[in-house]
This record gives sequence, C-alpha cells and structure tokens, in this order.
Amino acid sequence: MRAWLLLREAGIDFEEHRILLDTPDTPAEIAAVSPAGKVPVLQLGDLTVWDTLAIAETIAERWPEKQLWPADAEVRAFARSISAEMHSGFTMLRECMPMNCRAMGRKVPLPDALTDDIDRVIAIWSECHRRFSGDSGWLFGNFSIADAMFAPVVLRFRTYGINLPESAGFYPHRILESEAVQEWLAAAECEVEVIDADEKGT
Ligand SMILES: N[C@@H](CCC(=O)N[C@@H](CS)C(=O)NCC(=O)O)C(=O)O
Repeated sequence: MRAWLLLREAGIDFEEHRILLDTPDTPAEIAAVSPAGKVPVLQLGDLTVWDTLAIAETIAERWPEKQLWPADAEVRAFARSISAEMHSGFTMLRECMPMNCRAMGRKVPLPDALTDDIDRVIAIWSECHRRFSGDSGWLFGNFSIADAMFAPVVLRFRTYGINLPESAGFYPHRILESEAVQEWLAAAECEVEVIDADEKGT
C-alpha cells in the first residue's frame, strides 16, 4: 500500500501490476520482477527499485516538485527517522494485527509488547500533531512519505478497533479522508482472496 499510496497521493501516473500473495505462483511471479523476492517493486524504465523506503526515496528524488519530504532539514530528519522506525520496527504490531483492510470489528489480545508498539505510534502521531501538522491533519503539514509509511497503521487500528487519545485521533480522519486511501479501500472490497495467516482476531 505504501508505495502505491505515495504515487497516487502525489498525483504521479503509474501502471499497477498486482501480484497475489500466498499462492503457489507467488514466489516465481515476484522473482520475475524483484531480486529481493518481495514486493513492492518499482520499475522506472530499465531501472528496478525494491523495498518501500528505497522506492519512496527514489520517487522523492525523481519528482522533487512533489515535495514528498518536509523542506526544513531538521523536520525532514525527524520525518525520515519516524519513517525508518516504522519500516524496521513494530514487529508485534505487524505480527498480531496483520493488514486486513476488508475486516472490521476484529478483537485481538493485547499483550504488553503490542501495547508498547501501539503507544509508540500514538506518541509519534501526538508529537507530529503538536509540532508539525498545523491544521492540515497530515503529519508534517502536507502529505509526505511519512504519511505513506503510517497510513497502513491507521487501517490496522481501524480493523482491530484501537482507541486513540485526542492528541492522536486527528490522524485517522485525515488518512481516511484521502481519496487515494478511499480508492485503495474500495479496491480491497472487490477482492475475494483470503490469506489465512492474516485472518487474526474474533
Ligand atoms: N521491507 C520490505 C518488506 C516487503 C515484504 O515483506 N513484502 C511482503 C508483502 S507485504 C512480500 O513480498 N511477501 C511475499 C512473499 O514473501 O512471498 C518493504 O517494505 O519493501
């Protein structure tokens, strides 16, 4: 979702090639386009870029006029830090609350390590709200790569009914109001495939 959302929200035209996950053909289909054997993959002419953050950096570099990172160097460093933190961490959140945006009202157990991840997300959104968001609702005043990184977390909190304090509650509204996110959710509603491992909660 992250690379897709970044391109769509930035208004950059692209052709989407959907690869179904968790099928017998998945590894070969991904291997045909990605040396890392994972999606997402961006193909820019002859150039192949893989891994979400590398794709995001490449898009930001190719389309500087889209201002996909904050202009101020210190704010940009903060935005990069929380984006990298999201990219490399939050293992409990990933494991216990899999991305399943068609599902709603799911309840999962909340062990301490998962609550720690949720609290850290809340702390990040609250700090952005206090320091950078202004009235925009985006983490840094305009849509940025950081928003693409955190949008799937909003969808996970929505699926598993995670309540947020007022300081962080602004953010799901902004993400869910995005036309691009609405398009993503509408497309998900049309899908029929189910990944058993991602069907968590009751
Ligand atoms: N760090 C990578 C993680 C990529 C990743 O885990 N992709 C999963 C889908 S979300 C994948 O390709 N799964 C297919 C497979 O492992 O067969 C990124 O964000 O680009």
